[in-house]
Amino acid sequence: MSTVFVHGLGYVGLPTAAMFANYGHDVTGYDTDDAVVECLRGGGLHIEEPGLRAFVTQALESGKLTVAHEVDEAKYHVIAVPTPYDRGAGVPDLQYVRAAADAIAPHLRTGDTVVLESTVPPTTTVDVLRPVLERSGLSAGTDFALVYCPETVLPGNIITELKRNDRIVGGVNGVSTEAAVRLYESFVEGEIYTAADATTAEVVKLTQNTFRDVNIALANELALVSRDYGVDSRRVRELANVHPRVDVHHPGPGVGGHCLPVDPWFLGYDSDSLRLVPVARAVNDGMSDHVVELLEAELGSLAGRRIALLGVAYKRGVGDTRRSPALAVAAALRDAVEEERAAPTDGGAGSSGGGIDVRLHDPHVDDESLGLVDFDRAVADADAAVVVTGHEAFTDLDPERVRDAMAGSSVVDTRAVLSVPDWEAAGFTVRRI
Ligand code: SAJ
Repeated sequence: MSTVFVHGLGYVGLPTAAMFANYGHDVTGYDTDDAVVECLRGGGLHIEEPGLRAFVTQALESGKLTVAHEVDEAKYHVIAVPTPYDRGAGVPDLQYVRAAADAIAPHLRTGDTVVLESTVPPTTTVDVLRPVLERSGLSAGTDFALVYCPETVLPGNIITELKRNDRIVGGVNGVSTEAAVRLYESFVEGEIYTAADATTAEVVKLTQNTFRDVNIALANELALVSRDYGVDSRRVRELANVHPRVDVHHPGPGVGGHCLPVDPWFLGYDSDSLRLVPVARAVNDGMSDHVVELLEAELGSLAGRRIALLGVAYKRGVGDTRRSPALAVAAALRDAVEEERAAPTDGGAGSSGGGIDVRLHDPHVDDESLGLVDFDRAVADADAAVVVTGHEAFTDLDPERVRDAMAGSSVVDTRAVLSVPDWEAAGFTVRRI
């Protein structure tokens, strides 16, 4: 078994490092954040993901996985660092990819393989990674293998998908591709497909997430159209999907996470051909305003209202709040009240009514900076509750208990996880997207 060095111990890097270790490789995991290294060394875990604690513990206790503050030599270097996108500036931030390459270059030896797994704009492997690594004096494709092999794991099901999903491998040449295939074969149970080159594999990855984002936009738009015709969008979806070649996705309060809202922009980074994709992004981003409209339809003015937002994670069963629809809904609610106050009233000036009290609650999220409150505080005397994330804890809520705690009787269920008959029987008005 080979030595594998994993750069970046986040949602992808940490399970990947543990996977290689649990399949017999000698693995070193490295993170530039000392707190992450110390946390793991102390037996902690900085990520909420089902099954990950036991999986990482197994790797550490077997001695096959160690966690390091320093980069070192290894037969394989796997890069799984973040690639944020600055939408304002319209540029992908590749500083962590460059830093990983910088750190690897002095330790690169003839015969090594460098694999990039992070999601990146097309041509990053050859235009950004390759020149930095070649500062070692070695040439990609001849002296060392250089490959793009995108991760495809779904947060909430990472360990299973890491093992079972098919993989795409695209190297700068055939020798590179083969080197990476040999590495991933050691644990991947799915097919390993080879792409003609690294750029093809990069475009494939972005295509997968863009496909999903655009399809969710279609589901969201169909939900709005269904409402205009007074028909139940969920039933429309179910019946449309009986067709063997139709698979309408689920509408919701928007698209969050670190992948779907970002990757479509990566796809168009150096292409002038994107037309549909930006529109789909705008449809998905606009869903937070639609949630506000549903609340206004129930409550009229939002000024001075107390609103419980249930669910701050970007999707069910995870604790990740990156680009979460809940944060967009909270901001849209505050904006709506600002607009109300600025709008001229009969007397001429804007209204002086109160602001809005938005209470955020999520049993999966542990982030003090968000000012989360417990469930009882979120719903106490609330005028309305909005289910933004479809966590199981909300599906299991007792509507009578919630009714007794709240002042109002309005619920917006953006994920369609509540039993409408039960909530209506308890006296609630339930609105869905
Ligand atoms: N969502 C909807 N309606 C749907 C499906 C999802 O509104 O029908 C929303 C979710 O609630 C969430 C967002 O979309 O806010 C994204 O969730 P997701 O489960 O679709 O995807 P991610 O971001 O957790 O993971 C995606 C996956 N990509 C695909 O399914 C094509 C995963 O396989 C990738 O590995 C991951 O991105 C990544 O890291 O790129």
